[in-house]
Amino acid sequence: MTTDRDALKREAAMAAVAMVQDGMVVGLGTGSTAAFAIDGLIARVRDGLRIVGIPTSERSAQQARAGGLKLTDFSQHQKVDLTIDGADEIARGSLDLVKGLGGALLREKIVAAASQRLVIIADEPKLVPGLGGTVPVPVEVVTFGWETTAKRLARLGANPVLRQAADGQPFRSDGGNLILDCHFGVIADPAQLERDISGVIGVVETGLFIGMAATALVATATGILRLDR
Ligand code: ABF
Repeated sequence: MTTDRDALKREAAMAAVAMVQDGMVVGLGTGSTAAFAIDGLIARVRDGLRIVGIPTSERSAQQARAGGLKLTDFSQHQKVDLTIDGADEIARGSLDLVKGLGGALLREKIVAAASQRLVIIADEPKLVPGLGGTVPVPVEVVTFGWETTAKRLARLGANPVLRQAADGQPFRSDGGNLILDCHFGVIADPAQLERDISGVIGVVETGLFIGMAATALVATATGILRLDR
């Protein structure tokens, strides 16, 4: 079933797909909004666009491959021209992000960090005045000692919850790690919190993406709102 939110997500995705040019190395995001962008890229490649993609998850790799997109990796290309990815929250002023409810935050951050331009696509409810008010911050942690890692995260003011998969087992990222969803409430200083979380032993990566997004394309009822940093 297609929802109104899906229609908005698709609209944002198509606006980003229009920014892709011949010859680019394109980072392929993860999540339902990014999936619309991958579909859009597949359609443009069928019309003759020549690109290679670097996927941020096994899921996105599968979708891209099934549609005939050529994939590459960092052994072939260390620089990504443009990455199109979704987010869970976008801070209106700074374009800082919460990402990772889709479980792919580590690969998403690695691809984002290698990208000349990170374009975030979303529908309007994800645009917020301050991060942390509507979603927890996902934190990827190694399995060994995760209970003590969770305790140290709690000392930073979080209420960490071990993410479960649909089968009731702990969710595993593509890297085989666990995810602690950390409920902080509205975050006063996301950059400081990102540094603090990164300093906790056992943490692999945080879902706070600070200063990484260059552009956000946010689909609203009245059209695309483009925000540049
Ligand atoms: C990825 O997918 C993530 O970083 C984010 O957690 C999620 C957004 O998913 P959706 O587009 O389905 O809301 O972009």
